[in-house]
Amino acid sequence: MSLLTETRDDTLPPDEISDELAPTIAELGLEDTCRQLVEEGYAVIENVSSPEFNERLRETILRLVKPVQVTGKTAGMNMLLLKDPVFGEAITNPKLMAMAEFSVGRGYLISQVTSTVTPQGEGHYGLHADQVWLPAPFPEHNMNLTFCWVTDGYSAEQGATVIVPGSHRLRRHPNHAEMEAREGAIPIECPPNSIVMWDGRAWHSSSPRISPGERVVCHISCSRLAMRVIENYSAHADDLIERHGQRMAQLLGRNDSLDSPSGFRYENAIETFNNSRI
Ligand SMILES: O=C(O)CCC(=O)C(=O)O
Ligand SMILES: [Fe+2]
Repeated sequence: MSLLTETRDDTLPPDEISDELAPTIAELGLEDTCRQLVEEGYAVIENVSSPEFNERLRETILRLVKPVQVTGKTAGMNMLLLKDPVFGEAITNPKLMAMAEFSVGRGYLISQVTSTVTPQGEGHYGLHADQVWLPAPFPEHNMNLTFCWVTDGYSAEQGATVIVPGSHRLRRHPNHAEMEAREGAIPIECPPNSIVMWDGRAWHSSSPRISPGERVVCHISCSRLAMRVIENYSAHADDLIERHGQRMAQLLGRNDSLDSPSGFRYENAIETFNNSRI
């Protein structure tokens, strides 16, 4: 028997729950959440963990993450799995993992674990789809699922993430005018200790926080494994770049923002997004 005859020769349709995952989805009561994610492009799970865990997560974020401004966006701290075990507990939450497996496949990968602390008056930036470095038209399968663990509640006044329901079906990035207009965007409302999630094609943004105090959110993004590279040269990259120069740096991912041991490299962001589309 060859390798290929042992693998499946089809692909599970994007709206179907696999036979292997179905008992977990049923046990956790997530059928409607899966349906909403497919139909609307976003979904919410309330009471995702214990109130004690939610409070521990919130306090840890407040201890580690300072509100800072980066290009109009309140930037969070990256690489949080290394900063406190509470983040590992958050990303292995059974409901979160089941939704990620449903949406971005059983072999999904953690792409980013970051957090934001957004004070009053901050938090407005343009509409986008999180599959920022994927060319359009987007595939029928979702390639990225983002969760926000909402530790202290989302409402329009609290600076909720806003989303355009159904926009994932357009299968493209918003243009500059659409980014600014934010037409059809509604706040995702939920109590503390909820996770909200959206499809990588869904157009969304944050909204300015009007209420006093801070919005404390952990952002967790999960990628389908599809385009992961086969060979890992990271241990030899310096030598290879010294021998072959800057073209080699680009081929080994040193000139883009991704797969970096220090977290997302903001200084390469514009180049990364543009290089992926042309
Ligand atoms: O902060 C927000 O409300 C949205 C952030 C966002 O765009 C994301 O996590 O992908
Ligand atoms: Fe986003």
